[in-house]
Amino acid sequence: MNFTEMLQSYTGKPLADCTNQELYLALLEIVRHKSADKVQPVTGRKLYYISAEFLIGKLLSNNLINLGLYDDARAALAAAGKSLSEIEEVEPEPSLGNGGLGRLAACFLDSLATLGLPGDGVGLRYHFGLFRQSFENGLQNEKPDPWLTAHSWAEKTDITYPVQLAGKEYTARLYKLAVTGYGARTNTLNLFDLDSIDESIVHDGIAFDKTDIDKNLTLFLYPDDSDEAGRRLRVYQQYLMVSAGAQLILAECAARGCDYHDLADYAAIQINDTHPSMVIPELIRLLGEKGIEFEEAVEIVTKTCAYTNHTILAEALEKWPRAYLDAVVPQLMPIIEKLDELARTRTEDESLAIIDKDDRVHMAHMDIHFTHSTNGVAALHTEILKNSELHGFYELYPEKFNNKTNGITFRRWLLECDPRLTQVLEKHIGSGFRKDAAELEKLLAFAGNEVVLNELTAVKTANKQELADWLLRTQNVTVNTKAVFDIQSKRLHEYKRQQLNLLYLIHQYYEIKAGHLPAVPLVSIFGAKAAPAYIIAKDIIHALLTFSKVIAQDPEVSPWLQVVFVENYNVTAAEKLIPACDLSEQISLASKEASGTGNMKF
Ligand code: 26W
Repeated sequence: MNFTEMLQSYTGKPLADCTNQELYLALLEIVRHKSADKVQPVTGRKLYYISAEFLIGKLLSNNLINLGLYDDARAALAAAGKSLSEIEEVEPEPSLGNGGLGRLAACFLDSLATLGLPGDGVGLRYHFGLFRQSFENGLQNEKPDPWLTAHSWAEKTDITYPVQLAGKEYTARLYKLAVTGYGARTNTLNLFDLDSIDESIVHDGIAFDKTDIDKNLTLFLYPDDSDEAGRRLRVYQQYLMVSAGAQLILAECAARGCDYHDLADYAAIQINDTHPSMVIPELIRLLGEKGIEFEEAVEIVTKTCAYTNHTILAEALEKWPRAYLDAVVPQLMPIIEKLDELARTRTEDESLAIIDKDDRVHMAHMDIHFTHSTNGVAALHTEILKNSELHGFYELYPEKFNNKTNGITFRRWLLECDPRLTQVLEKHIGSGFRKDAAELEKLLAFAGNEVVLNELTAVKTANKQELADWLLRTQNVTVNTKAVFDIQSKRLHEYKRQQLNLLYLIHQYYEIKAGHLPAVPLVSIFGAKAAPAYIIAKDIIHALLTFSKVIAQDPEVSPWLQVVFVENYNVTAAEKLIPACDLSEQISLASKEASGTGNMKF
């Protein structure tokens, strides 16, 4: 049966008579069934990657590529006068992540499945993500970013776990999202939610009653924490994730014969930044309920868990007032206290304590003391952790520190979003690079080859035109494709220095006004979301938007300089920007950008 016949067996009618919505749903069902066929039994250790965010992007095309069905699907649809890229627009992008930490988690899940390794994700099924960004009157406007429909990739299960929060029992429900690897196996992204969530309580943008936990717990990623209710809500979210996650992990391991004493032989748990840190005391608590003494439970959890640090910025190394934890997770505080006492037997250095003199609980300290591995995300970042930010810990546990440089799942950023470049590569170096990125080194043989360089220039020209068409269609912005496309797309943060880029552009403006014209016109493109409570970041967005208007209205300058701010920067937008980029703007303050992954994609 060819792809057309297979697809028609789902649509129940000729493809030419189907709407894009009907075709999208039929493709989704095909992918679901083909992915399910690749679920494999787990033997030995299974990885569980716990993360507050998974920036997974749209899944249809990535899954079709990983199933080896993309070209057949595109051809079958084209034969019926349909466009796969238009059908891709039907899919809402899942709103489960925000920045590099979340995108790295998604890349790891794709790579684990592609390498045939058993590795699942554990997270929350946010209904509205961080927020949907738009610009109104030169200011960032925040609205919910909905993605859940009757046909969402996250499939509801009848598996639930009880979770005690502030003395009240909640029921965490498991949703499973298939992670389809390239050629190898299908793993799972486990997302927890409450049945009682009420989307209608959101008003005036992204405001909602932060105390009504039943209704709000999984509404947003990183809900505004500028007030106490918002900060407590973070603790509620984190505990629901790690308690339901820990129960799932123990249940899956027990089903494979684990007696809990040997948990480390069945599971490896990666704590992605400090957000999942409470999985440590929660596992100790659950093992205690299974009759395992505290000391042994600590050893088991230390052998099972590892911690990734993504930043040296103090504001990200979470410290919770003990009062919050006493109120939200009273069942954990006695264990955290015992962990603090145990840590104090290993060192007298007060700066390494879990509970400090001001009764604040340092989550990263608990992670380092009671896991067997702490990794940074780039060589320089790990050196900074060892030699300064976490030097005291490095002296205490030198064997725990290691580096795992960030990587990307390049298939999304090459095969999926840049088919023109993929075609040129395949012509010259074969298709081995589709699975093994190292084969891209074969391109070095063509470094001076004019024919190949001209082909690559033609690819870039076509990709720039495609971005120009997309910007016109989605934002009604016209750009000059003869200009240099200079792109800075990443979260808005002072250390990433979008404001420095703005100062450069203002300088260029004055140069042009003084008659010093650039050799080639410049289009400076920004993509960035500012956290709702981060005022100066929102001011930088306002300054850029205002400057963009000033230039556009100045006939002396606009032929030479243009500033474009892409709305709602997300994976979908990144897939349009990256193939069309001439100049990748990577100007974060040295030592502050732990690694960066956009740099690798551009
Ligand atoms: C809301 C509090 C908060 C603060 C920081 C939430 C999340 C964070 C993360 C640390 C931000 C983040 O995504 N960090 C990025 O992680 C990437 C993957 O390791 C690195 O490549 C980036 O350098 C780092 O900024």
